[in-house]
Amino acid sequence: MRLDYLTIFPDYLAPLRLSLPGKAVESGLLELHVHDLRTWTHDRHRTVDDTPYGGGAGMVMKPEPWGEAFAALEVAPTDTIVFTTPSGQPFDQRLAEELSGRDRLVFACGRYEGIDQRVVEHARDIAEVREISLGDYVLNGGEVAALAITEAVVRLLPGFMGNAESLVEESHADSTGGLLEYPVYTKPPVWQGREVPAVLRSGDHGAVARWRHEQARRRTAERRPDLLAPSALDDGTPIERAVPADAGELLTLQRACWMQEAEANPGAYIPALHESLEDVQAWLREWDTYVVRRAGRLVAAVRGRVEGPEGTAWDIGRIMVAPDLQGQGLGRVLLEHIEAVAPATVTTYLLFTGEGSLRNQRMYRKAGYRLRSDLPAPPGAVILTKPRRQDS
Ligand code: JD8
Repeated sequence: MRLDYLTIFPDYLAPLRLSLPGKAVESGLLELHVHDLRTWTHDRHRTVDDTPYGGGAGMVMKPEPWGEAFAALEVAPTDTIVFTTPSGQPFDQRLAEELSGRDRLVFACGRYEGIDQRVVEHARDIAEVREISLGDYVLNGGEVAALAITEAVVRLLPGFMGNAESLVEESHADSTGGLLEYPVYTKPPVWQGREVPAVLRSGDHGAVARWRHEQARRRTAERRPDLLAPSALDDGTPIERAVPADAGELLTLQRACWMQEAEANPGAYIPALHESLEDVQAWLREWDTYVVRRAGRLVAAVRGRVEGPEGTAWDIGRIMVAPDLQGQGLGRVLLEHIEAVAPATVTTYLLFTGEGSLRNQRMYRKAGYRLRSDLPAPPGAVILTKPRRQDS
C-alpha cells in the first residue's frame, strides 16, 4: 500500500516513521510519502490561504496548491483521496477494514477554517474521495486524524501484525459481533491484594471462553449499549436482547411452540414443556437471548451460548416463532442472527431438535447444518452442526 500526505506541517507526521508503519516500510509492505503543500506555491510568502468569500473569521486554504499537488503526485482514478474533516463520515473499524483494501491513500490534511470546497469537487473528478471525521470534537487541522486513520488501516494489512490472531478478538471487529474487549490479566496472580479471576487460571478453555464472552457482553451493555443495537427483520422489526421481564412471555411462547414438537415427537421428553417461570428466568441469565416484538407482543425468540471443552461450539436453541406467524422465514432470520452474534472463539454452530421434527430439520439443513449421528443426543432428539465460515 502507498500512503501520501499533503500538509503544511510535514513534521506533524513524523510519528509515522516511529511506530507501526516503520517496520512495514522496511518490509516493503508500505510506502510512505509526506509532502509540504507549500511546494506547490509560487509567491515568496509561499501563501496557501486567503480570506473567506462571504466574510467571517479565519482563513481558507486556496485551491491552486492542492490542484497542482494532486497533479504532481499523479493521483489516479484507482487511488483514494482522504480529506480528514469534522464534517466527514465518522471513522470506525468497518471503514478501516474497507480502506485497508486500497492500493493507495492520499491524505489531504487541511488547516485554518478548511479547504476551498472546489478542491474536493476537483478531487472527485480524478479519484475516489472519502471525507472522514475522527470524531465529534474539533481539532485544529487534519494531521492527527490522518495519523490515527493510518495506524488503524496499516495494522490490518495482511502480514503486518505479527500475530494476526490478535486482530480477531478486538473491540469493534466484525468477528467479535462488535462487542467491546473482555478484561485482561497477566502475572502476578495477586497484586495489591487483588486476585486474577480464578477461571482464567483454571485451564478450562471452555469456561474461559464463556467467562470472556460474558464479560465482553456485560461491558458492552454497560458502556456502549449502542453497539448492542439490535439487528432487524427484513421489515425493520428490531431483534432485541431479551430482558428479565421477558421471562413470562418466553415461557408462554415456548409452551405454545413445543406443543407442536410434542405432537411431532410422541413420547419424547421435551424440557421446554416442563420448565417453570423460574427455570426460564434462570436460563435467561446464562444464555444470550434475543426476542422479536410486533405491536408489543413477543412473537419470536432464540438463544445461544458457548459450549464445549475449548469453548469453540455455539449452542443454539429455543428458536421459537408464534404458531400464527410461522412459515414467514422468521426462524431463518433468527438463526442467521444468533450465528452472527457468536463470539470470535466459536468455530462450530450446534443445535438439536426432535427426531420427528422434520420441518425444523429441513430448515436447518437448508441453512447448512448436517445431522450428527456421531454425537450423543438427548433421547428422541437429533444433533445438527455447521462449521462457522471464517468470514462470518
Ligand atoms: C481538518 C481545519 C480546523 C475545523 C474551524 C477549527 C477530523 N474529528 C475532527 N475534528 N476536527 C477535525 C479537523 C479540523 C480541521 C481540519 C480536520 C482542517 N480544521 C477547523 C472547522 C472549524 N477549525 C477532525 N478529521
